[in-house]
Amino acid sequence: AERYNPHAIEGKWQEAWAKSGLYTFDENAPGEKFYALTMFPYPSGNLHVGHWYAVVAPDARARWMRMRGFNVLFPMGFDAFGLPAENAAIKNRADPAKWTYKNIEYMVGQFGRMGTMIDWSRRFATSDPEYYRWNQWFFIQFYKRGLAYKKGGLVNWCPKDQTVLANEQVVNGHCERCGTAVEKRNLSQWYMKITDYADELLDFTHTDMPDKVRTMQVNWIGKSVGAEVTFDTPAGPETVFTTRPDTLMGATFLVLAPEHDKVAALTTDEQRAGVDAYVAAAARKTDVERQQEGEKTGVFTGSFATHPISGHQLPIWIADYVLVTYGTGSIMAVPSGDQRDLDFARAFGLEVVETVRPEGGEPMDTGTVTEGYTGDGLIVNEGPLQGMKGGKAHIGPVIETLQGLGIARARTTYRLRDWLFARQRYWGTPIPFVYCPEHGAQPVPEDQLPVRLPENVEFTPTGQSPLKLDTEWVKTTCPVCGGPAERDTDTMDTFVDSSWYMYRFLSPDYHQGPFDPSKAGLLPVDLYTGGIEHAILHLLYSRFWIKVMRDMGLTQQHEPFARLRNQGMILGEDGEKMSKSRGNVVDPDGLVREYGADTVRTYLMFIAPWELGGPWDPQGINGPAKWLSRVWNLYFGDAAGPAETVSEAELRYAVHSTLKKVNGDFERLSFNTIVAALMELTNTLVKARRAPVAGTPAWDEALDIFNRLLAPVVPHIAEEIWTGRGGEGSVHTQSWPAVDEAAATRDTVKIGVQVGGKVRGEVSISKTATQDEAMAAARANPDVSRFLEGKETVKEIYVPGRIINIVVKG
Ligand code: ANZ
Repeated sequence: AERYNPHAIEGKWQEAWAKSGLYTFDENAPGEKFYALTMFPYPSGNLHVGHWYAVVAPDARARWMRMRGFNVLFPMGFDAFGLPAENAAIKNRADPAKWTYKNIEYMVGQFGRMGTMIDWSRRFATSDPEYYRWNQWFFIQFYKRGLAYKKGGLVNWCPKDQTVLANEQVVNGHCERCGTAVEKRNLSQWYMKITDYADELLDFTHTDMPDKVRTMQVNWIGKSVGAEVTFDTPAGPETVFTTRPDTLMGATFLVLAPEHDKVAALTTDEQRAGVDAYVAAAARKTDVERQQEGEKTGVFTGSFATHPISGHQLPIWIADYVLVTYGTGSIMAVPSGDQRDLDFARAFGLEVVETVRPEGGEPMDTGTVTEGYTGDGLIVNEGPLQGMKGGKAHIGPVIETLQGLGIARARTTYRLRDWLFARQRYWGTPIPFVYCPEHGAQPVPEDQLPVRLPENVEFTPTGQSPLKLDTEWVKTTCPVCGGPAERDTDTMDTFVDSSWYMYRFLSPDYHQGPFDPSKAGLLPVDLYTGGIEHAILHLLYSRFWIKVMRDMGLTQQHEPFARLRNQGMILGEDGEKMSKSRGNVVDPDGLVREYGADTVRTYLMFIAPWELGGPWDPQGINGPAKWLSRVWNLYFGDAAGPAETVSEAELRYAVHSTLKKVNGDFERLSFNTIVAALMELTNTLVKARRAPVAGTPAWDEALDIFNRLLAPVVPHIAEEIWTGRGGEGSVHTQSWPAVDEAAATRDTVKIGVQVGGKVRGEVSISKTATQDEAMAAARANPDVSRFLEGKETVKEIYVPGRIINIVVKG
């Protein structure tokens, strides 16, 4: 018989599938729709093993859903705009467009060789003018709704990529892409008002996301409930934000962020030199450095604020642990209740005043205390708050009291900032605005969209927008007066592209809008899969975008994704992240050439629990390779297993219990255990192959079910087996087998039989066998009956499910 040769079958089937349109989604086909989506890749080169890991298992799951009767949409596209593609194009001295589209062709071929069920008829790249046209259209709609606006101010600037970055793209003070320390620049920029949706983004009712992702989003949004308290200062009233207004009586000084706009006015002449030096030094630090625990630094401004209740004069300091971007950029410092404030007070000899004392506790020794008290208790200071409950959970009544005195107001703050949306780079969506000397900023009329990205632009980053250099392109007319005007030369943040792309797959060729509303029934994405690295940026932006679309009346969905699951990462053999610079990258093409796609698919599903990932093991692929050879020989060769006795019931148990397990594992996205179960079932089938059971209906059923079980995981060999056994059409359009529950539960148990204290044999009996049935089975066993010959039975003991014990005499 022929040996398993994946190369002889895989290309053949891939071609046949493409030709017959096997994977083309038909919205009118029967079955409940299921929209499965895997995050689309950047076309920055070729698919690496991490892409395969991310795609293969969800592909198997989508195939499983399809065979179960769902009408499955599983599309794929390319996230083609943005810095990685542009940087790569610069490095390769190529035009970003040509370079990108060449890569896309190559990657589509790779996906094909993977044997996925992707419906390529829906493919698009976000750099297609027909796609980004709708980015521009959305931008204008957001602008009309007051959600896109231009504002001057301090922004994050990456000196290497020569562009501004959103807060979300700054990780520990460094550029998320290239790792360069981020600087601050004062620039006028476009923003998206994501903060309007902060509260709604904290509500996960309509989306099932892993706890970890939810927590990251919640922390990023950073909602804090507290109050604003106003103090009089020589530069006018100053309002601070505090989560602990109950500690007001313990406030002994104020601290302003170095960038706070009252700093200059509050600084006295004697203090000016020190303050200026401190402000300059703080500007050179990142937010993270500034908030790190460690020695507190700061300077006194020389001015004092008036405590709104006691009237005491509180010194006003500046210190870089107070951030200008949070709350009001100033704080009331309460050393007795806050550790940072206490450290600061100790460093500069400032006063400590007790406020909240635990009930029944001793007064605080304010001269020596080194740890602030942050718990609950009673407010001890004389005045309107005396005797009230203090502590984080008790601020409500305190705020009411202070509000009555005109000192405070309830206030909630968020860490979330508006989404900085413009980039000074070439390879992105042009912002559809023009500037008229007469009429200011005007949106480009919708019938003039798309504003096309010009070609042949010198795009090497210089810090100014490359589009400025194309003076012909910049020149335009004002839509209001028709006079000369200039185009906006910035491009949009690439995260706009991934914010709504799942809607474009519904109708990628639709020209009347971003998507065809008559296809809305395909929403939401039922299962979205991808890397955890997108927990905040992409997912938060996308959730925001879809909520705005809902408010525009474009969709009824509250969320883009009904369910999200993350895969882990495949690491290099050394356990490090795969990267070209580390030289530990595994090339899937080479593996496919050597072992075939089915083996690589199996290995990537088997290598680790999917959500965890793990290091690549080059030896590990041999197991899946051998397994598929055994599978092949089972159907087409002589799988030379030892001829063991496998009963029909045992065979059916093996098949149906595996089927049941595989269903549960697909549901939970536990892919490695699916492969393990299929391997185990192979062993049983190989054993049964030469046994008498091989001729029975149970055997035929076993081969048929196993063939279908293989289809999602190893689509090529499964198809070859299907046709080899005379099946009509494709195995991938067959129905998924139904579990025979009775067969799937083993109702027999094997139990040992002791004669005279020694185990002499084993019998298979029903779990519910009676004492008489059990004894009859035991005595019928030749291994047991031999030892009973000529002996008198004294006692018979049967412990169901465990043991049969025959006590004998003589
Ligand atoms: C007085 C106080 C007393 C505070 C106390 C805390 C404990 P979260 O929960 O993170 O929102 N704060 C306010 N604005 C700040 C800024 N721009 N930079 C640095 N710190 C700032 O933190 C809110 C608390 O952080 C506020 O409550 C304020 O200190 C400080 F026993 O006010 B608190």
